[in-house]
Amino acid sequence: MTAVTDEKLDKQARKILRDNDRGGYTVPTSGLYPYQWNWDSMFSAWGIATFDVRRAWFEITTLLYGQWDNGMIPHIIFHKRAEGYFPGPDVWAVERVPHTSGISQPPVAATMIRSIYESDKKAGRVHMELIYGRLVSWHRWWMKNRVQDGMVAITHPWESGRDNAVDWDSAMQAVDGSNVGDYTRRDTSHVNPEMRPKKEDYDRYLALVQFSRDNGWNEKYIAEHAAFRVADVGMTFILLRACRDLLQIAADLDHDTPEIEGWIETLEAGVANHWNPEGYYDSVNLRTGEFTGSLSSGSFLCWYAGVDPPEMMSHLKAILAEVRYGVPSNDPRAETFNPLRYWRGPVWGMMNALIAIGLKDQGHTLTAERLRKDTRELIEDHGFYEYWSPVDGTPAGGRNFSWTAAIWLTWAG
Ligand code: 9YW
Repeated sequence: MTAVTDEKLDKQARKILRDNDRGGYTVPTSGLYPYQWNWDSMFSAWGIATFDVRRAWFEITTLLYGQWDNGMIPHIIFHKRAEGYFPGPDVWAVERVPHTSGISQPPVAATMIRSIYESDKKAGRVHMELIYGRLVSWHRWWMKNRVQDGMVAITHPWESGRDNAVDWDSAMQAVDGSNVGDYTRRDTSHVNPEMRPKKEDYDRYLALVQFSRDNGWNEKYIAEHAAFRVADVGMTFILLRACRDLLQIAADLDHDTPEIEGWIETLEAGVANHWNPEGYYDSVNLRTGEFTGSLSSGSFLCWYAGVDPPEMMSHLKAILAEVRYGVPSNDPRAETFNPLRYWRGPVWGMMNALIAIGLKDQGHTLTAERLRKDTRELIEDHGFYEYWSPVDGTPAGGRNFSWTAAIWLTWAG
């Protein structure tokens, strides 16, 4: 591709991020996702920092504004009412302002924030000092409430950011979705229902929200009684990486580091518990102790967390040989693979960015470059979609997607 084309795409990417700005926070895409989503917002901040670093710091502040008193940073902040999304604030019924959802999302924040801070060391220091304590208390919330045997537990598939991934299938069987009452989904009016989670998935998603809501979002109670609790391999790797980045920030700001060092040790030890004896990193159903049997894009975040077993590289190579565009969210050789149904096969640009950053850190530069090239081509040929088919690149989901624009500006472009 020529420099002119790159310039045009750079411009488009910046425009998407500006157009998706709702006044201090960036929506993932207009229509389908009209609020501030946690990890989307941090990818957006990373992208925005390439052309307006002050606005990027503001994005971070608006996300932190939704933080609960217990340290949790919710997966959605409902700053102001917007049409077109279900379940909205009334369903979550969280009594605080701004309204929020009651679960969290992958903690990429410290990693993205560190990168923004490194690029804006002088002026950014004051921002960094202001938000540091909030980041620490969020990590402390994870470690206190969610870390079991060194692995990070999720209480809802939405928390993983990989909604209908195969990793949750077996655990979701234990969730009774038959009593959730009538409701109208909105996602299927924006995009093709064939590419979204199914109705039985949604019934169970809602049953889990209702259970936690009706029990006052009490972490201890939920840990003991909820039908669903899975140690998410992607989440463990993301939190481990985020703790490493938080440690660097702490050192730079001259803050104490032993607590963070302890978290890193705990999570490093936990990584071994994600090792499925079949020979790969896997999620674990904490209610049964069984591995979920899923070699997903979450498994390939190992390098991002600084872990580099040769078996994982063999798996990645085998999977990349099966598809035109890597990394698929599900193993293309699995029966459950569906190239267009959300997290059951499609390739996501932001996952590729995280996986490739890890690969590069670990010295696997050629494989990292393959992922970057694949992602570039998908964007160049089709635009800034939410995700694509790894088989033939068919674009799908929301258009003009913020995190796709962000990873173009920071990594793929
Ligand atoms: C939903 C916004 C979010 C992402 C998640 C993705 C999807 C929300 O969209 O979840 O309603 O299904 O799975 O990772 O943050 O882009």
